[in-house]
Amino acid sequence: MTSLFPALIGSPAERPALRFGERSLTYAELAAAAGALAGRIQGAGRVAVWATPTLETAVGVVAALLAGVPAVPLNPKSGDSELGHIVNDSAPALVLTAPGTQLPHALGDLGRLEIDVREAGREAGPESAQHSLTAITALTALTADSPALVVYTSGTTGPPKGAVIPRRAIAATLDALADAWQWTGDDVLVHALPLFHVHGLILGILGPLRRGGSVRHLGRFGTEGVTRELNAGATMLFGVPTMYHRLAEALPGDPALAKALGRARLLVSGSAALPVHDHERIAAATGRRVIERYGMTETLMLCSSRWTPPDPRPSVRADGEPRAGTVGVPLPGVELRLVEEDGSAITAYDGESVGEIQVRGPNLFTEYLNRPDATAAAFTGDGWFRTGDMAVRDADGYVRIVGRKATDLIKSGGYKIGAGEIENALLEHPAVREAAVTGEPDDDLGERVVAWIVPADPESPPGAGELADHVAGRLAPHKRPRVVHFLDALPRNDMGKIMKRALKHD
Ligand code: MCA
Ligand code: AMP
Repeated sequence: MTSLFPALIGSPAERPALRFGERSLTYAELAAAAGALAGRIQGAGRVAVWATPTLETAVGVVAALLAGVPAVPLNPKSGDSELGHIVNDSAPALVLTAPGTQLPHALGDLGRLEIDVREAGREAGPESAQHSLTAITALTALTADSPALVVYTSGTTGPPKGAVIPRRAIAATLDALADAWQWTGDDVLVHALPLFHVHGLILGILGPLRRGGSVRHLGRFGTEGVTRELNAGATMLFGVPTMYHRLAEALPGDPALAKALGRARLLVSGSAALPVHDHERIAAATGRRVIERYGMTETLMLCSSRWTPPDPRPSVRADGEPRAGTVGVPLPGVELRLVEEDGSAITAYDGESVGEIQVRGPNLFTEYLNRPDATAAAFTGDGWFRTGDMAVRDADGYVRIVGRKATDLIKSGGYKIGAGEIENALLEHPAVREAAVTGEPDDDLGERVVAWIVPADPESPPGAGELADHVAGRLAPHKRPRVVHFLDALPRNDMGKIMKRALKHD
């Protein structure tokens, strides 16, 4: 397998690679730091990475990829139950952290290795680093199917599953996006996404590094950071719809933001549907159309609009140009079909025949770790992956996502959240007798998590804040219910199954 990051070897010494706040690394420094760390972890079965938005996370993941050791990014805000599950399931040999990181008890006696980015750089120096890198890359017997990352993703029920992402999927998806977006080493990406999911880590960090370009991470999302970086040479912005919603809200009172967004070559949104209203508000204020792309942890990227250089003739629409409400067309190498309930493929490109999106291609994961049952259920007999997303196709091939098969999956702030996982956590609270979780529309988050609770003692129900803290502490803060309703009983059918559709959202 050829290197995932050709630019690590032979780039000009001063070429910038990564910047997080005030701290940055050139390609030579990254090669030195990641090369040295790769040498130390080579042969480990799997490593966890404490995925704070820092240089260390990026160096840790690149090192693992160089060493051919699968990396498991961990959400540093995960609660005990979620962390315990992920660590038990993925059984890493150790966890890579930034120096001085306080780790929670849920990690048990898992050994840790601190990443000292500067020390590695000083020790090795660019030349010897390149030697050690070449040696490591040559020594490691990697194939395209070798696992690169294990990324945990929620399902409708039960704890999150670890999607095993092979090296070929990372290379295929990033190269397909490079084709669609004309993404090159001259691009400078700005983003503020978390680094324990595909969007922020694979697209946002590994993407620029594969192209030989650079990335500036804001640490946390804010309009000032976006304005500052786009004014200082950044060419692309990646975000979830909640971030674009916040930009759209800020634009009327912030001409500097409008100017900065107008300068960007590419504004890209993904992880959930970008509301047409926000798309249009941003286009009107900045002259830039947001490019929507669609993907999944298990499949990496599937569809996108294409970037085309601005055409001075306003009436000319280039093929694949971004269009509000669509996710564009399948990326190169991705086979995509729409399928009816009975399994037959929809052949119409009529903008109205709705089917489930099923996909094949080199961009797909290989399996859910330790879950052959779930892996088998995710594919059809002839090898198509069932996304669970419902869509139509327009006459020109543009895909419009119109919904999801499972109502028990909630997308909030771009995070996928399984209702069952939250219900289980709520049921562990002593003051909760019964619990049901649904999603409801939210202008900012897309959807918000709503809990329907039958208290153990109707005279003294638990506080909504207490339940939110309980879920945040066990699972993760983004999974906490934002709204809590108390009921005497949950609506159930004759079989005793909770009828979620009967739960009214006011
Ligand atoms: C509030 N907070 C709490 C509680 N209440 N913490 C613990 N317990 C509580 N009860 C804290 C939060 O931890 C957070 O702290 C702060 O209050 C505000 O949190 P919140 O309101 O939840 O969110 P936000 O900060 O406003 O976040 C919005 C966001 C975020 C920045 C858009 O949702 C986000 O980063 N989304 C990205 C999701 C993503 O990357 N998805 C990719 C997966 P503090 O401020 O200290 O943090 S999908 C994917 O990868 C596929 C492949 C794809 O297609 O992309
Ligand atoms: P995750 O499992 O967290 O990787 O989330 C993947 C899911 O996010 C997909 O199955 C879709 O439901 C949703 N998604 C991602 N990108 C988009 C998009 N551009 N438009 C609509 N939904 C999206």
